[in-house]
Amino acid sequence: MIDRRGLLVGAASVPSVVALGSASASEPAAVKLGRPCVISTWDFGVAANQAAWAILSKGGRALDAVEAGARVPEADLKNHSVGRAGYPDRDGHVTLDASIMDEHGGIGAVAGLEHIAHPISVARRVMEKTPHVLLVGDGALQFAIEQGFLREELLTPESRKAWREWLKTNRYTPVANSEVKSYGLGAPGGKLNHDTIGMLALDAAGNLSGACTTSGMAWKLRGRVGDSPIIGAGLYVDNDVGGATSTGVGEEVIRNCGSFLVVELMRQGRSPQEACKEAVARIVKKKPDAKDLQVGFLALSKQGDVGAWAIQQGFTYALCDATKQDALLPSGSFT
Ligand code: SD4
Repeated sequence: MIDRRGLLVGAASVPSVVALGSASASEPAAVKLGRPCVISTWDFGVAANQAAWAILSKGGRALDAVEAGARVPEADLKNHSVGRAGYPDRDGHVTLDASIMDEHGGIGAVAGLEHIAHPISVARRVMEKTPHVLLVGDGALQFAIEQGFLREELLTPESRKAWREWLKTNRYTPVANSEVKSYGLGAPGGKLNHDTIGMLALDAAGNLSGACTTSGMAWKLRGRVGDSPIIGAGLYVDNDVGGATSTGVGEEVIRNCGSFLVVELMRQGRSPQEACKEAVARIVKKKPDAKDLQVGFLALSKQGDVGAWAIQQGFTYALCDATKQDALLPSGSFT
């Protein structure tokens, strides 16, 4: 499908018989955006980008844009992998992870945060109001309440029902695009394929910031933390070079310092696309059974070049600048 601005919308049709470790035959063409611009993971990134664009288009700061953008899926009750209505852990607790990074190398993150609907905003407060970079669990909740955030129940009736259904099997086996396959929410990469949002923005002044927020892998062990709140894993921004973010099975991203690796490869001269592809290849190399998993990286250079790569097809990303407002593209992949 082609959208009204001529960009491909929806998952690419790629050959299904490409060996892991080699590129798919239909490697996506390079994408370059004008300044300012914003990109984010998955189909719901389109709406999130619009909230970010409202700030960027008025000359606003990239940091404000990514926070505003990330709050959109956090508030979306149909989205079961981010914020309110996120699927809970094995014991029925909705525990949220988020991180944010500004143009000065400032970092803030929360992990295992319960009862607060907008963890990305708490992460920003950690960055701006404390001498620390990461708060977890009860301490993160205490800090959020002290900062004036409302304590709420985030487990919705729909998410509770899905959890009760899962309890019947009680089996934790994350597979590629599992939210979709297990719960009949639509085709991988399709409109209802909800997942972590990672967002990167370049503002009119030429500064970069990034944000990443998630409820983590559904049915995880209580206390499990994924890549999203770990700076260098789920998110990394270097204002001299570019930024990167990830989605998918966080354990594999942490094992490879994924987003930091992508930015470092860009620093050494790789394009964002080449860097994302190499980071995914390293994961696959270290984990031969990675074909059962999904991990995707998304990157933006200081010059507005964009790249995305995933282990498996089905990972989409949304991009927005002055001429492309609601575009959605498939990433490259090894299958
Ligand atoms: C995590 N990377 O917690 C996140 C969640 C995710 O598909 O992206 N799920 O591991």
